[in-house]
Amino acid sequence: MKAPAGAKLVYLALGSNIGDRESNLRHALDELNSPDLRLLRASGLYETEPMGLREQPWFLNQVAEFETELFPLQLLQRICRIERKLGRKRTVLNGPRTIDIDILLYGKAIVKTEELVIPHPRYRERRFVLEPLAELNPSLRDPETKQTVAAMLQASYGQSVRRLAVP
Ligand code: PH2
Ligand code: MG
Ligand code: MG
Repeated sequence: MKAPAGAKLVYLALGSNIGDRESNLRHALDELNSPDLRLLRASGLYETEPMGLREQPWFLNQVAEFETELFPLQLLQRICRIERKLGRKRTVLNGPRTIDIDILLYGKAIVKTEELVIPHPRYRERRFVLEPLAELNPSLRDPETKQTVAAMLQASYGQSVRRLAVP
């Protein structure tokens, strides 16, 4: 899929493991969806085992596709504002959170600044991201490694990820 001239196709990963996780994800998508950041499609919800810091509740994860005219750092600012509004407190690194919104891919752009790295530096091994991303776009290619999402998913292993039944 190609975005209209001047717009970029972006993929965001959402995660929550505190409170009403499903409602946190829904509110995040509602807040993100706006005239300059348009929600196109969202994956199903995935119940996932915590990676990194293991001693924390399981997550609900989701990936969504947007079209935007925002530049990468503007998008990051928008996301941080929404995370704060939805009650995100940054205490323990990689610890429990009401909502986490990460930029996975921004068109074919490669961004490496102190505040922001795109593609997301850890998404290639994370089944909790690759499963929902593959649901939306398995043939999407990583602009750095040129691998497809389907191939990265096939190479990933270990972590328990289960798609919730659609109600
Ligand atoms: N996010 C992390 C660290 N570990 N594990 C799962 N299953 N889901 C997440 O969203 C997640 C994680 C840091 O952002
Ligand atoms: Mg994250
Ligand atoms: Mg984050």
